[in-house]
Amino acid sequence: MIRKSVCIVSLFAMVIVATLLLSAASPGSAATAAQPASAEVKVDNFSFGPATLTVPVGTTVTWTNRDDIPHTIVSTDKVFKSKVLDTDEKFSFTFAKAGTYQYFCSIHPKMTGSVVVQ
Ligand SMILES: [Cu+2]
Repeated sequence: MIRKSVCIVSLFAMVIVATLLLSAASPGSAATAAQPASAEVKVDNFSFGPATLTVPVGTTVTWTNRDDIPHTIVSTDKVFKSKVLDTDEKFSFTFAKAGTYQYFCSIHPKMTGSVVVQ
């Protein structure tokens, strides 16, 4: 009985080691694999962070409201417009064209930011 359980434990250990070796060797798991670019803007304390974000063309920018007050993300040139974001809600937009995109919060128009797409 004791010998049998020792055997099962060593079998489990071998399976774990083999799994680790396989995942380390697999090229698909490398973090350097080509992925769609993404960037984050944090909305907190009535401001956008960073206020100016520079990204390559094709980047998906996600705004997350970390404030305890609702905010919106509205493009000055009407390129994008979020719904009202409550705390921890997110809004994403993919920038397919180069340019400078100014935006503001329609609830608090003094909150402004920009995304520079290169
Ligand atoms: Cu706001």
